Amino acid sequence: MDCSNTSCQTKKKCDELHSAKHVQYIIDHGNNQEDFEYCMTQFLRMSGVYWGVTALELLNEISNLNKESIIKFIKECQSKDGGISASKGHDPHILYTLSAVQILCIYDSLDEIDVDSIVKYVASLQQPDGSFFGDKWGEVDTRFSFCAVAILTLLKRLHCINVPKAVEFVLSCCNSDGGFGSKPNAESHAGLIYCCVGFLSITKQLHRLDSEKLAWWLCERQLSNGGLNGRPEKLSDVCYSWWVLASLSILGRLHWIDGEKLKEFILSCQDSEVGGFSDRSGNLPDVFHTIFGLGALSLLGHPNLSKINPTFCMPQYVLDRLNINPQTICA
Ligand code: BD6
Ligand code: ZN
Repeated sequence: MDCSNTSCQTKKKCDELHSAKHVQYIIDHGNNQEDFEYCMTQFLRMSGVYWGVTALELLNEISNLNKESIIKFIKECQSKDGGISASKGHDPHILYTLSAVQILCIYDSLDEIDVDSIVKYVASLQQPDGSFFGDKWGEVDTRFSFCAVAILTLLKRLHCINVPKAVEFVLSCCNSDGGFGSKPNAESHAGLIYCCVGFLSITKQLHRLDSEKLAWWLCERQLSNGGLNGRPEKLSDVCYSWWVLASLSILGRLHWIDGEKLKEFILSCQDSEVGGFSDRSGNLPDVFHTIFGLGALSLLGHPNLSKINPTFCMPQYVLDRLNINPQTICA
């Protein structure tokens, strides 16, 4: 939706962040359980809660959510094998297990859940070649390698898997363009590059990258409208601001893109009426593009947002509290 806010009529004022609207958007989204969108997103609800909690935390408004009911929801989603699902009664998956652990860390509530069983679940998904299944159905993807090391690091149990094997698998997914795909020889994609760079940041193996070549590929994602795309020939999309910027930030090369133009692009994707961000200007907002839009603005140093950690996509102070320091390359 275009900026119809009267204070925003002049072009200059459109670089405002509509913080109060975004807070309201996230709270309403979590409460309106009759909502069509709420029903449609049942299959990724746990991640939805993580996006909402993290977004409110960036806006310094976390007290607006009901911590007890969120923790109760997480407990209801843990299955006997230790894994956690998107919604009660669904099959567990490593993606939602990560979201749940991230929420528990933000709330400083890891003692509320059976950590040992989560560790067992994650370790059971590792394959002899070092890769990870996402769940019992056996799909392999570098996303799941990232989830595994992120979960175990947050739980202080990274030693419970074969880390060197896991590293070899992720490195085997590196392409000649410097990027990474979902498995060996699969096409480079900014989302998967984030997962692989994040994985190497957590396992402290960034020196094994051709970071110069990779950063070139990443900064070529910026288009003339200031926005970033996820692959060559694709349209820009707010969520790619996060995947690309977080990767460049870990690689110490955030300044290789035009931050001012990107900031303008992201802010133009706010819905100034109902709040939230959409993938591109004029489309409907959703919580997914809201967290990744805010996350990118935080990396760009927006003064009204708290600092986000590029590897974990969690508030920096939470990682400081846990004394977790993923590796980055100094700019
Ligand atoms: C992720 C993956 C691994 C580890 C950490 C991660 N953090 C975020 C992700 C990506 C993943 C996710 O959050 N899982 O918990 N993505 C999604 O949940 C989205 C949800 C969605 C569906 C439909 C519309 C908007 C959002 N998802 C399943 C996607 O496929 C989105 C769809 C999309 C968003 N914008 C345009 N299309 N795509 C996406 O997440 O791409 C980025 C990506 C791809 C692969 C790996 C990592 C990131
Ligand atoms: Zn998107």
